[in-house]
Amino acid sequence: MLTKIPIAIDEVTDIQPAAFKSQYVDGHRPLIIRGGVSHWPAMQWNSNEYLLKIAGDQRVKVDVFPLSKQGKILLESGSEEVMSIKDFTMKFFQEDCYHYISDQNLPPPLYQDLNEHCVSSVFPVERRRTFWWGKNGQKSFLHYDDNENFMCQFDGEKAFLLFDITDFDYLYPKDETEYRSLADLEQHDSNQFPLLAKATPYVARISPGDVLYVPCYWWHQVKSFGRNIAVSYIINESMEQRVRVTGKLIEAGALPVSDSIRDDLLNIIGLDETPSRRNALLKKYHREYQQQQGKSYYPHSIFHRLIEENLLDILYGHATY
Ligand SMILES: O=C(O)CCC(=O)C(=O)O
Repeated sequence: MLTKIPIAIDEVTDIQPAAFKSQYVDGHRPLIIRGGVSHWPAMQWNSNEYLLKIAGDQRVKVDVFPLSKQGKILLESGSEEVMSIKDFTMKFFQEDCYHYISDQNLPPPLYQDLNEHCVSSVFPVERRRTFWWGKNGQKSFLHYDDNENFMCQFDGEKAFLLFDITDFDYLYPKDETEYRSLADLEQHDSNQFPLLAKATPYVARISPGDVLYVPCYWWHQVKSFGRNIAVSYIINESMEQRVRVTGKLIEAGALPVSDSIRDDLLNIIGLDETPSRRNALLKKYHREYQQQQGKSYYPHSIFHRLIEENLLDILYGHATY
């Protein structure tokens, strides 16, 4: 059970790119920009008729989730179907399952309805624009992404429960390669996931025209309300940001390796070698550890990415690749 009362994340109606970068991106903190995209033509996507006219024949992957007898979405039993947006709108009203266009590349005819957001210049390179179209009650797994996310809401509302990376140990990552939790925050057994009580939840609810910045590696579980359409801008996290995240883990005492491994890692880092040579030694150390122990000392792949590639940068202030 979550015992702590969720903290509302900051919100503004207007922010300059420099302030956004220094306080939120560099601060590694989420932010709601109310009305940040309310002037975009995509606000017209609240009409099926409009969307069918410009993109009805576009084919998209749709997640299909069955419902339990109690009407709960069975996330683990989802499957995927490819269909046109027109067919999707017809399935939308089916009562016995949920159809969700989630995290799909935005169909090209819809690009025309996007515009610049007020802090676009902070993220000059976007990796993808992904499309989300679902309905009331839709929800996601609790997970994190290794990218910056700029979620722009055009119809319906989304409620996010978020957790900082420093709570990683309390969030029950599924296994070392998956970025999602075993726990469902809405229906979990507190005996099965006792550490969740220690996590500090943050909450954000966005409405049409709002934008939510979710910094890379922040955990989130999302619930949708009403007919629900959004686009998220997926942006590669910068090297600088990864370094910051690792720094945050060290500061919080949450660098999840044992003291002896940590000392070994710091010893290797302290060697009078070039950064790339030291990085190669870290990798070799990790390989040998795996051979001896039959397992990785990284509890999760995120730490491989953060520690091995970035600890050097934190301590020495330069990139290793
Ligand atoms: O809106 C949703 O259903 C999930 C969004 C999400 O988890 C994400 O953008 O990473």
